[in-house]
Amino acid sequence: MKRIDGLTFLEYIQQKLLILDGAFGTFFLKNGLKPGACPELFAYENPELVREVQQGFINAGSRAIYTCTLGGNAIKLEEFGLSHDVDRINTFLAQLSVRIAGDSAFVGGDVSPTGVFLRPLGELEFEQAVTAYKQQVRALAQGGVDFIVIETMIDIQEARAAVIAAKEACDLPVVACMTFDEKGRTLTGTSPAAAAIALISAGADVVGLNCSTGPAQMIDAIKQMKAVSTVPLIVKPNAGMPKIVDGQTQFDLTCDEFRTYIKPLCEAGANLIGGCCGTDADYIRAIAEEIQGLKPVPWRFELPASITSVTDTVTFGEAFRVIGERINPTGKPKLKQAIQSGDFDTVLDFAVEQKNGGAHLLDVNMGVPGGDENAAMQNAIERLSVQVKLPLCIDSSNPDVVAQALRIYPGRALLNSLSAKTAHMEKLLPLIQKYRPMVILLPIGERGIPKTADARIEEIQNAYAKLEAAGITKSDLLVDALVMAVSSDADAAKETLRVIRWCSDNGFHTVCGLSNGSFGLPERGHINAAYLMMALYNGLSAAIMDPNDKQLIDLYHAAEALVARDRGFERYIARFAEQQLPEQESGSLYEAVLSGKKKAVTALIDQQIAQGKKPQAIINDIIIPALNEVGERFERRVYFLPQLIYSAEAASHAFEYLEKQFSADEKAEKRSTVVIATVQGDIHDIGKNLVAMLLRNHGFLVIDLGKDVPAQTIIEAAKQHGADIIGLSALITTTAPEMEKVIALKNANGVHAKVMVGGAVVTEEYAKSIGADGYAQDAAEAVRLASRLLDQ
Ligand code: B1M
Repeated sequence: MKRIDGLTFLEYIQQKLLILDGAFGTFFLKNGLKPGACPELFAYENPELVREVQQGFINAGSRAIYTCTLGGNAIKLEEFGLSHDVDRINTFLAQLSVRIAGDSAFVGGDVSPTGVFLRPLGELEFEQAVTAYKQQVRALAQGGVDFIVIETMIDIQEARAAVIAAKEACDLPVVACMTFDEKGRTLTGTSPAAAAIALISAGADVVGLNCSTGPAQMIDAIKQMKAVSTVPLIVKPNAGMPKIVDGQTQFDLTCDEFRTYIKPLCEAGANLIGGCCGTDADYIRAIAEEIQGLKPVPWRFELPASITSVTDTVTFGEAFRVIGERINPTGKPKLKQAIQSGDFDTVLDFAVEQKNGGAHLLDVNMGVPGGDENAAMQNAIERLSVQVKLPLCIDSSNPDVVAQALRIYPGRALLNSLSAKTAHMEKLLPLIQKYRPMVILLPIGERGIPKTADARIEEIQNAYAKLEAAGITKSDLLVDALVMAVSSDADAAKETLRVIRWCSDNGFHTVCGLSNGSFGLPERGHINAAYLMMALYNGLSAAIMDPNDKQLIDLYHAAEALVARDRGFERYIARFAEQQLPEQESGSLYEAVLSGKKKAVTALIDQQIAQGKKPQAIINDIIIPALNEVGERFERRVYFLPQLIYSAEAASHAFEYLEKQFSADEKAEKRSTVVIATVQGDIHDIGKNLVAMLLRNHGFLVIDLGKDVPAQTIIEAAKQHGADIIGLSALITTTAPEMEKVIALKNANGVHAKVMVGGAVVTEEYAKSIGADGYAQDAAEAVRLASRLLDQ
């Protein structure tokens, strides 16, 4: 094992600040790498250039360099037809960097995104990503690297897949970095703290961030990570924010400006520090000079009592938490039937209803007789994580289901539950150690449910001794105080309340299944409410309960303020100030598009049509306004890319269905040919599809080339089909100029078709300025415009 200054990699980062390397992409581009070519192949074919850049970093002070293999996984290399060469390229480039580093620097085997989205955002299965990363990691380890570094990850689930793969494929330390935008979120909406919790739970030995922004924007992210992390932190900022000058990307911080942020970053908690895009050896030298005399800031001993979904983090202890109990098929025939038939829209409805009621997280139990619990749990996790966003509590008695659920859960889950029985512990403990969920601990040992508080406390102490020895801390646990029916045992509540009090006094967080207490009694709501108030007084942290019981939710807000857990009545006042009405009318077509319920839209369209609404009116009055709201939420960062994708799919599905509903008199004879496309670089096609659909329905022969279409392809198609009109759509500021290119190419090729343009960012004025023959604001206007253009 390599040692620098007598220390292994892990020892070094525990004791000293480690200087990393800078960027090599820009260097390669300056030295012959063609834009769009494969950088790994370029490095493979130009080892002398790799040596030049890496030696430069080492001379400047880097004590760790990264292999030139960031896109070296099979899925990414497939873009260049090189997926068969993963082993050869990665092992060769690892060996090369190991030789260059010698005894002067550690070598990190660099791993980055596959370039495709994992389910449910894309098609890639979690295990396909794991397999691809494992292959790359093995090849890098084979080449002799000292640690694996996963970087520039935009999706926490893909980052987890890479961490899990690295841990399973080798025994090297694993460093994991996400990339956050200026507002401090990943593309899929994860915050720095949530990312740190999720990655540490997945097994990362170092976590942090790189790329996207400069050092100034990273200080706060590092502070957020520091507050929750039990491992050293890494930071690799760009040389400032990128800006385009004369078509080239430049970064806005000089080396001297960059150096002023080094000390603040280290004081905020960074232990490994280097540079990303735009940084060269001078920036690394600046880091080496600035960290002189600085020492690593120590990190936490235990993870906070927090769980997290992709976007939302819930911490236990600071405020009472409601765990929605309703996604459990027991006694709910509608839900049972929905799970059996794979109808996850119904599961989604149960979830949204509880979220609106005030749940902070949701218990999910998918066990139905004869059903595939594993598949159902996977589907529920995927859908609920993205569309409801609340963290989940995995509730299953089947260890295989638990194992699979913890593996694919895109954050840190709560596990319901672990008993103190030896056999149960032996089965679940390895999974808990591997995926580090928070765990509900049942004080139920070999002798069954203990009746008295003293006997339960004894079970808690025994179980905790075993868990502590396995590395589980108190803050990883929620102890279930075991609420039993008071109707059959008058002392049951008293004993449970004593357990809660003991746990609070001894540093354990607690939870209970509230509704059990009132079993068998009339007017159960009163018993539940009284029970909860007493439990809260004794320090209860969370309850598995019905969030739709408004009285209960109102009362706990009051009780929390009375026991001074809500100082200044902040949450109490907020609750009654908002009196949140559901965000939108549940069950409507508008809501289905807004919430991305693809399956629900067709029946809801049928309802609208049955009420006499015309297809065109459904599009204009319901679907487009819903999409506009999606866009507004995206802009306000209430929605992130996953929600955008789900809504877009629901809308596209609605349009396809509506197309079949247009009556014969809304359709007409074929008149002329329109070649239509969304321009290159732009993948928004909903508006373009709508325009194409209406043109078809008005008798045009429409050749739809799809989205992200190069100018050349459009012009060739226009020639081939003798187009009368070329229709171009663009929705992003940066892709609209592509329309001008198409028009120039059309003119250069002597194509006589008229050009009509549209899309959210296009205006009449802009259309004129680029020489288009016409602009249409919406699809109906596009049909009128097309007819006008033909008459000209
Ligand atoms: Co994105 N997106 N999106 N997006 N998206 C917008 C456009 C955005 C305004 C959201 C926002 O920030 N508020 C923003 C652009 C900002 C800007 O540049 N000014 C944006 C962004 C930033 C992005 C990404 C960069 C996000 C990211 O990855 N960080 C990314 C871009 C990827 C890329 O293209 N390279 C991205 C991705 C996506 C999804 C893939 C998730 C999805 C598209 C799925 C799909 O189309 N298959 C999506 C969606 C759904 C939207 C919003 C929410 C809705 C767009 C839409 O379908 N509207 C959108 C926000 C918004 O516009 N409110 C947004 C409904 C549609 C019917 O309207 O397309 O305008 P529209 O079409 C109208 C008219 O414009 C006109 O008629 C249509 C019908 O009335 N029209 C024509 C359109 N084309 C015409 C052609 C004509 C004539 C009329 O003649 C030929």
